[in-house]
Amino acid sequence: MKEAIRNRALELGFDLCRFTTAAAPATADQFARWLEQGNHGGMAWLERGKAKREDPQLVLQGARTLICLAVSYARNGQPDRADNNPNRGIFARYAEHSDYHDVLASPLKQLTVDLDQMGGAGTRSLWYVDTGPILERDLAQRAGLGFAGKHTSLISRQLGNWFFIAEILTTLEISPDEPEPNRCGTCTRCMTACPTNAISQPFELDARRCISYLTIELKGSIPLEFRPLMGRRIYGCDDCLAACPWNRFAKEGSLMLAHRRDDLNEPDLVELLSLDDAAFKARFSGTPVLRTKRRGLLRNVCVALGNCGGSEALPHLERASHDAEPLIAEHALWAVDQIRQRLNPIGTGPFAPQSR
Ligand code: B12
Ligand code: SF4
Ligand code: SF4
Repeated sequence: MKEAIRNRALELGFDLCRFTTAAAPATADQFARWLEQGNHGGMAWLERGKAKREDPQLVLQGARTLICLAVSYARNGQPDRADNNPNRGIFARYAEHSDYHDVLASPLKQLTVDLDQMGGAGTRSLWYVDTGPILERDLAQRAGLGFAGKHTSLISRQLGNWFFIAEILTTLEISPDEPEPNRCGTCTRCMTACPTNAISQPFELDARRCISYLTIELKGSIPLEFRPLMGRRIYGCDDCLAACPWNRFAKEGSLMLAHRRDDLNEPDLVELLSLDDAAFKARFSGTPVLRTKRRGLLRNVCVALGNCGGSEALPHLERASHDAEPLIAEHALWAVDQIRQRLNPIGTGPFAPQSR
């Protein structure tokens, strides 16, 4: 049955399929400590699901097996962002696609139905893709899908690190696969590449410093110390992932390939700043970017313009500084001040250092 399930998963487009038990994750203590130290910042939902993340039995009573799936979003021959166009923003690669939670729902549902049929009467199964209280990377490592790198993302020897993790928790008993040992060796490239030193030590991320958190999950004002380090990143960050040498094995996968959103590749920042609520929803419909709502994305756009924009951005930012949304207005004011200081280094705006 195990090979039949694996074959069915590959047939449905998943790139890897591995099996582990539904026992508690080995790094549950580490997860608890991480929360205690406040590394999760404002992601209170991680605390709420803590007990379940520490024990899959609380997610599905009687679960025996976790089926772990990888879905690659690598882009072969993706051009580097070497042109460094200061007028354009950068989305994380995964976000230059339709929302993976939606795209993967259908093949996951199908695999779950097939699995329950193969298991026979009484089989119960639940599927997730970043949507459930599961410590996905720990369990996927135990299933041998890949190993947690020092940047904390899972790396596969077949796929590199550009892949999503999905899983099915089931009451069926299936023999587990071998876990994957860590293969970082002495490499520390991801830690050096991180612009904000968010990888506080190997295998541990301080989300409060991570640009992915600051641009996507943080609801309020971005701390001043991190704004200049964000560059043109307006939704997520890929620097630690891009630095990983295991990506020489990256391969495009079929499931996400069909859902690329090339219109999201390096969008014009001033154009984004002009979006009202309806235009924002229309532009990003079906993409993960909806998560930040207009207020979050335009906040990030202001920071990117503050970091990279020139005088031509000033009238647009000045208009945004009167936006009805205070979060946008505040970041626009900061950006105006940054640009003015660049154009005239003896600036005295509200964000200028006291010593000036
Ligand atoms: C919260 C969250 C975030 C937070 C915090 C990330 C973090 N590193 O903790 C923020 C918003 C910053 C974030 C960012 C990103 N995320 Co995220 N995120 C999650 C989420 C919902 C929970 C992660 C979590 O529990 N963190 C708490 C820490 C303590 O747990 P952990 O990171 O899983 O770490 C475990 C292992 O590393 C292991 N471990 C720790 N040390 C060691 C040491 C050794 C030797 C070993 C062997 C193991 C080991 O133990 C840890 C605790 O159990 C998961 C989905 C899920 N349900 O798991 C997605 C998930 C991790 N994210 C994902 C993605 C794609 C991203 C981004 C790449 C998006 C982007 N481009 O902006 C970045 C990557 C940033 C990074 N370097 O991690 C994918 C990762 C896929 C993969 N291949 O690993 C996931 C799995 C979603 C999915 N289903 O595909 N994310
Ligand atoms: S996603 Fe960016 S900010 Fe976050 S740890 Fe990786 S390189 Fe650092
Ligand atoms: S860049 Fe190096 S240290 Fe970081 S995850 Fe990849 S192999 Fe490990």
